[in-house]
Amino acid sequence: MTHTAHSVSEPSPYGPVPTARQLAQHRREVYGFIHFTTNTFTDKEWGFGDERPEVFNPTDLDARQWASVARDAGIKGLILTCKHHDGFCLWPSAYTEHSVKNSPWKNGKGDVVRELSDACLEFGLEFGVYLSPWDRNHAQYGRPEYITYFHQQLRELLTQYGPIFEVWFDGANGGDGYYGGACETRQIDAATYYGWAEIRQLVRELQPNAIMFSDIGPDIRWVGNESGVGSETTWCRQNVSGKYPGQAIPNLGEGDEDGTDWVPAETDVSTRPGWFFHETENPQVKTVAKFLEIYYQSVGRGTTLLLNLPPDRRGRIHEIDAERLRKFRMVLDSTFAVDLAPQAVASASNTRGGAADFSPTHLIDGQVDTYWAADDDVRVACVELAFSKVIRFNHVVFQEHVALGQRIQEWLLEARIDGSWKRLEIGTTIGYKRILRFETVLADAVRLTIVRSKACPTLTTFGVYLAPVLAGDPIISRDHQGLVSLFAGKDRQAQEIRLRFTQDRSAPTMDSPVFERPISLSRGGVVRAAMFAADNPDAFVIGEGVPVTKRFGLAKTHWRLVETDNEETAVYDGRAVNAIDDDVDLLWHTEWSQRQPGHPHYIVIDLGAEERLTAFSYLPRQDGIQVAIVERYAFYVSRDGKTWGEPMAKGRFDNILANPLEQVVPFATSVLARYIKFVSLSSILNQPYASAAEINVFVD
Ligand code: FUL
Repeated sequence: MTHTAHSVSEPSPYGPVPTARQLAQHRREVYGFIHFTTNTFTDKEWGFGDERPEVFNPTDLDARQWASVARDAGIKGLILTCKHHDGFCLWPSAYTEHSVKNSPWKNGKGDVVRELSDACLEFGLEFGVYLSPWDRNHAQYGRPEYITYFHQQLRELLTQYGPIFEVWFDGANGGDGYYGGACETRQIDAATYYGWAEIRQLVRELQPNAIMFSDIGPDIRWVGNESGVGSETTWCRQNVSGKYPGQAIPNLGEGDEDGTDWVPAETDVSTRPGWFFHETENPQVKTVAKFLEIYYQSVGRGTTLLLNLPPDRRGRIHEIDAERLRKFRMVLDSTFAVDLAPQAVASASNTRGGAADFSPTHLIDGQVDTYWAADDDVRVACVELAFSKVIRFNHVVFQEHVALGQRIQEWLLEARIDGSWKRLEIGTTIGYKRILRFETVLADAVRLTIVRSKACPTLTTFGVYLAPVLAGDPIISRDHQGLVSLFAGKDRQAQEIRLRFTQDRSAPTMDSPVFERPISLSRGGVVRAAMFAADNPDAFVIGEGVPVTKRFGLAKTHWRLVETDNEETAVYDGRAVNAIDDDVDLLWHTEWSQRQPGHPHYIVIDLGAEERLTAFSYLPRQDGIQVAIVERYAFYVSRDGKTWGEPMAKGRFDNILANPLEQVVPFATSVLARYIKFVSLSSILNQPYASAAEINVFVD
C-alpha cells in the first residue's frame, strides 16, 4: 500500500496534553525570580510580619538593572515577590498600610511592581507576580476577612500592571506570626481556607494567558526541592485531584506517569544559599559550573528553570551574581551555537504511514512544530543520524512533540565508533526536552532507540553538539583530623590547571599559593579555592578564578558524645555520635518507635577542651528526605558539663523544610565553654523525631 502525505493523519493525543499557555511556558525554558522585601534589610529569610515599613529603604533601586542582568543571562521573564510571607507589599495597595507607601523609599511614592513591570517591557521580558497566601502581618489572617483582602490584592496585581505570564502561589505556612500584634500561632486548613477554586477563576478571568504555579499546579508544579535538581525521570503528568498546596507530596519531581493532568515541573533555585540577599552570602554565590549543572538538571530533564536573582540593599543585583550569570549564558550560548545534526542524513526504523509529514528529516530541520512520528502500533523504534565523516560531539538534545502528550518511557543512546555501535547512555523520559552530556566521542553515526513508549513515539528534535570542555568546581574537604584537601573538578587534566587558595577570605588570584599538600585547619576558618590555567598560556579554563568557599568550624578530632535522650539503633544506625563524625551521610536520628516521647530531644557533646565559641551550626540531613529535620532549636553551653544557664541561641530555622541548608547561628557574644548541648524543640511537619547530619561550632 502506498501513502500520500495527506492520507496520513497525526497521531491522536495520548493522555492529557498541554494547553497553549503551558506550551508557551515550556518554550520559555529559563525565567527568573526577584526576591526583595523588608527581609533584604533585616537579613531574614522569613519576616515575622512586625517589620516596620521604614526599614524598606533601598538607596539606589534600579529595576532596569535587574531586567538587563536577566536579559543578559537569557532569562525570559521575571517574577517579583510583590508580597512575601511578612505581608509587606512592594506596591501601594489600597487595602493595607503595610507597604512601600509608608516607607522612606521615594518618600512613600514608589511602586516596585510598576518599576519592574515597566523595565521588563522595555527589556523584552515578561512579568510575573509572587503573592504569598500566608501573611504574617495581617490581623485577620486565618479568618474569612483575610481571604477577601487576599483576593483584592490579587485583583490589583492582575489588573494594574499589564500582562502577567505567571502567578506564583507559595505553599509555606509556618503558623506563627505578628498578625496585627496578636503574635500567635494560627493554623489554617490549607485545603479549604484560601478558596483556591475562586482564586483560579479570578486569574483565568483577568489574565487568561498566565500560568499558575503552586505545589500542585494547576498549570505548573513544584519540583520538590530548592536546590535546582529535576528528577532523572520527569513526567509532565500529575494526579492533582484531592491535593492542595503546602501538603507533603512525595513524588513532585518525578510526577505521575499516568497522571490525569498536564502539570509540568518547575525547578526553582537561588543564585545564593538563601532566597533573599544577605551580605554574608556573597562568597557563596553559585559558580558558573554550578549554574550549568543546574541548567542540565532542570531544563535538561524536561522542567523549566526559575532562577532567583535577589537584589541587595542598594536595590541592585550584586556584581558577583551578575557576572556569574553572564558567564553562564556565554558558556551555554557557545555550547549550543552550532548544531551538527543538519549535516547528517536522518533515518528511522519506522515512519508514520511512510509520509513526508512525519519523516525523520523533521528531527534536524530546526523547527519545533514539525516532527517525526511512528505508526500507531509501534512502541519500539530507532532514529539515526549518519554523518559523511567522523565528528566529535559531547551533547545531544531530544524533544518529544509534547503537544500530543508525553510518551517515551525508556531509551538507549549509541554512537558508531570505528564501525561498531557503543552505548553512550540509557535513560527514561524525554518530554519537552532532554539534554545529555558525556565525554567527547568521535563517531560517524549516532542513534536513539526508543525501548518503551506508552503510545507511538514522536520527536521534534535530535540535536548534536560539541561543547567546550568544562571543569567542575574545585572541591574543598576536611577530614576528621582537621586536614583540608583541594581536588580539581572533574573533566580536568591535573596538568592543565592549578588550584590556588586563600585563608584570609579574599578571592584567590594568580598570585595565591598553589595547593600542593593538605593544609592543617583544626581550629577552623575560611578556605577559598579557584582553578587557574597552568603555565601554558593557551590553556582555556572556563570558570577560571571563580572561587569556591568553605567555612569550617573547630575540628572534631577530640570531641566526645556525652549523652542523648534518644537514638535509633535497631532499624538503622541513627546513633548520636553520627552528628560529630564528619560524615554527612550518617545521621543522629531519634527512634522510630511509636512510644518515642517526642520533643525536646538533645545531644550533649564534650569538645575536649575549653574554647571561646562565636557560633554553632546545624547541618540537616542532605539526602532529600523530609523527615526529622529540626525546625525549632535551643543551644546551650557549659564549662563543666553540669551547669548550663540560659540558651546561647534559641529560634527557628526558616524555610528549612523546602531548603535544608547548613544553618549557621552566631551568638550575641562569644562564650567560653567545653560542653555544648543542641536541643530540638520541634521538627518540620510536626514530626516527633529529630535528626542531625552534623553539629559544628566556630571560634572565628
Ligand atoms: C518558599 C518560601 O517559603 C521561600 O521563602 C521562597 O519564597 C521560596 C521560593 O518558596 O516556599
